Amino acid sequence: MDIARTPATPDGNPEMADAAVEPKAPPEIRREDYAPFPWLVPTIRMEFDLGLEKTRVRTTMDVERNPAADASPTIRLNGDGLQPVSLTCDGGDCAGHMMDGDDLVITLEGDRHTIEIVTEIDPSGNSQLMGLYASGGMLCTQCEAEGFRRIAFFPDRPDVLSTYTVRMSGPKAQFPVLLCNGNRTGEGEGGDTHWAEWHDPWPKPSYLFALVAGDLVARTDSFTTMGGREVELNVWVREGDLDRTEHAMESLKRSMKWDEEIFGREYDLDLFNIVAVSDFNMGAMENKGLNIFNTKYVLADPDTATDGDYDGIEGVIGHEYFHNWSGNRITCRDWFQLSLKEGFTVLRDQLFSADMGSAPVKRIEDVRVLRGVQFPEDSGPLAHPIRPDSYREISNFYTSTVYNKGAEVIRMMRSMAGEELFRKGTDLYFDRHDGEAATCEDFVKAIEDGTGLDLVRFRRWYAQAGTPKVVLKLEHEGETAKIRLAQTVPATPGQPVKEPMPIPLKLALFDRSTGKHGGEELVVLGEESAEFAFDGFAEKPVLSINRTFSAPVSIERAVPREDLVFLAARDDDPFARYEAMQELMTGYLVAAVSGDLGENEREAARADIARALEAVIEDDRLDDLMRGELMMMPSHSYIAEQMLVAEPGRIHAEREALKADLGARLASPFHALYDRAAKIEFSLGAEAKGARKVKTLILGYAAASDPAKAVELAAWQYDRADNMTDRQGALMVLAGLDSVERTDKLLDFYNRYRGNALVIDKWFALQASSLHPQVIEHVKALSEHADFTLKNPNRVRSLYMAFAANPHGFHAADGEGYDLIADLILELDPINAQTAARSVPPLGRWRRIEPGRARLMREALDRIAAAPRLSRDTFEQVTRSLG
Ligand code: 0A1
Ligand code: ZN
Repeated sequence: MDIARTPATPDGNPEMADAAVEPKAPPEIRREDYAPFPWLVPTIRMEFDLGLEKTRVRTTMDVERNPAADASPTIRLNGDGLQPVSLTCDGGDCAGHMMDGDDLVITLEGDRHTIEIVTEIDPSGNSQLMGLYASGGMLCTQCEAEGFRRIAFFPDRPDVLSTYTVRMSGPKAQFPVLLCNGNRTGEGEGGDTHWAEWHDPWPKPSYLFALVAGDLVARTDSFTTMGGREVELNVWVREGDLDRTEHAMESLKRSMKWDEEIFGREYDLDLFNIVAVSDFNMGAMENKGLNIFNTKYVLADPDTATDGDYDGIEGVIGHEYFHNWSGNRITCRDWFQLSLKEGFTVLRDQLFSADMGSAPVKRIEDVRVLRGVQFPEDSGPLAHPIRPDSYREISNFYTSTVYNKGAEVIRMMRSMAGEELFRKGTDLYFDRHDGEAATCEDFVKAIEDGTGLDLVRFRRWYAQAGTPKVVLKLEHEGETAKIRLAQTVPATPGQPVKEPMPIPLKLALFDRSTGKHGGEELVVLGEESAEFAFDGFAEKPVLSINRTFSAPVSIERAVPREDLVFLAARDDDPFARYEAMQELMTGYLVAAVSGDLGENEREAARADIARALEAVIEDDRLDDLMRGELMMMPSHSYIAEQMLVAEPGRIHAEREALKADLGARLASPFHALYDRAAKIEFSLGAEAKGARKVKTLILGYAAASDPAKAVELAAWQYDRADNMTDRQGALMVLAGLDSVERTDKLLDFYNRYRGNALVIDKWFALQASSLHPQVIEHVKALSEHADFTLKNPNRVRSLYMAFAANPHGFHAADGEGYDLIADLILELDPINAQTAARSVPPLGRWRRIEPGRARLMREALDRIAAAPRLSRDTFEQVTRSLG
């Protein structure tokens, strides 16, 4: 992708809006410029003559004037790097046509025409992995958001819906399996080639088109829908991977059943195919009837996949399947509405995973991701509302804000309405907009009409970026407890002034002596500030606030440590209990890093934390999955987020010191817990999973307090492991400790799993995220390893993204970590711009880092910005980051 291409002219296409930008900048596309496309394309026929180096595509589309749009004498067909090999209109010459930048603009005189265009592409030369590309000898596609235009000239925008008929032909031996969206309607062969024809009866935008051709095998099963439709299910993989597909298939069947029961959504084709590919920019893609997945979210067995991998597969399979309704049957009008499908689908996959496993633990995990990734995004230079107002490259907006905050915003509506009314709202949404390209406003209106909620002010959550801060004061007078709340929404790029947003907060007031509360309440802070009074409290109660994390806000309050210890021990909302433990540790760490604590205060705080943690270890009402959550220390990034300007070195040192202190104080209860957990035999059930979780957490504490003991125990855990969770957990701890065992076990791991790409990814990631003092040298050496390649996004992420998320290495005081990432971005950008651009945000945090490092981070960004030919993706992220 070359940013130096000619800006195109306006033609009813929102992308053509603004060419008045600095010469080097790609045009900014604005939400307010949306206009419907002047033409409808009700049907399209595509014929693919498939080859790895050359694929020929004949596209025939019927176009007719769109009565809902302004008339245009031309039709603009988007292309990206294409040339028309041939072009006809109604079987003859076109009245006129020209290339405008990468687009093909054709003059059309009548109201209906048939346009036929032939294009040729080289899938094996497509390292961007957008459009049609080759991956390990097979061919596959990725069209969201704007990949279709790399295959064929077409109005590549989500509001142009067409019915597709696709014929694929190619060498039988090379591509024995030919798959496309919808149902197969014909097949045949002649000589060495064969063909298949597919028809998808559901009109769809081009971003949902998909095709796969390759030497694949399937695990096949079936599902009978609530309406009695028998659906054939296939999970397609390479031959050697078939025995690692059971969990994916079971997850798919569970997703289908769950969506019927919880949202009343039934599947609508006779066939559902999933294909796993090893070169993929993202997690997976919801193409109609033909989901394409990163192998990471399909393949699992106990020897090669961790418990986290199993959960990830279930969640992503669910996510893509749920898109069939929230995304495919109802799609987006334009890309500014991305959260319409993504926020809602993330909420649906979160609720699904919660129902399949431990709901409280799932909620805690989701909040951890939100606070670890989205909160920093919302407080940095890349902050944007869940419905952005402008972009230069839409790929940069597949963000935690659009996905995770988007889900939280819908979750708040659900909390305010209650589950039953919320379902009425979603039913109305699905009924009202089925078959349409809809907007976020359509969604909110349907929820409003279906639930009876007044969401006028609530809509601000779609328009305003930034994490609201709620300052809370609890007062007690006579028998009354008063809660005063005041909100501010911080200024973000382009949005200096904000309006207050309705914030639903679940709370409970505990009686100190009985340890009980009189029922959970939901209060909504609808204004800038409000006061809520509660009677019947002879003494000041203990306040549990934002239970279940009912609103994605940060709460600022002065809370006595004894209240946090109280809540950590007995809050009946597991999330609030987790939160109290986190607050205890975060409060201490922030104060310690800021140098606000004397030795006595340090000692008192550490002793309280240790007591609270010991109570968690010994509380036999807890299962180990939840116990593990309560034992976890707040992440470096979460601690940094609490500080206006962070000193990464000090945060790291204080966090490790607290870990060491707790490890030493609690050596004996940790030991007893480890022993108990180590006796539990492997299974995929919750008990055994919980046992694995606490074991590795204990190893982490030991690594800080007694490294020699930790090496011994981790080596023992590694050697006797009969599953990847135990093995990886042990190796993660060893990777951070200089020892003979470290070298031995890393080598053993590599040899044991050599050739298994997903496990070798873990081997790279473990070393890149380690606490080892020489982590930068290790990463440099690994980048030269024979198994390392910039061509495979999983491999790049496993080395460099793991490293950029490792504060201890990335924030090395001399800036070497920043240089490493800048070098990567520059080298990767021409190969895979999307993946390169995703490495920019860690450098963009410079405003929140102490001045010495901030300068070095800026220098690294400047160096990238100065490169002569940056992709649109990286250009946009770097310029926004420099701000
Ligand atoms: N819609 C997909 C995410 C996705 C977006 C862009 C891609 O292009 C590389 C791939 C996948 C989802 O939400 O799962
Ligand atoms: Zn999605």
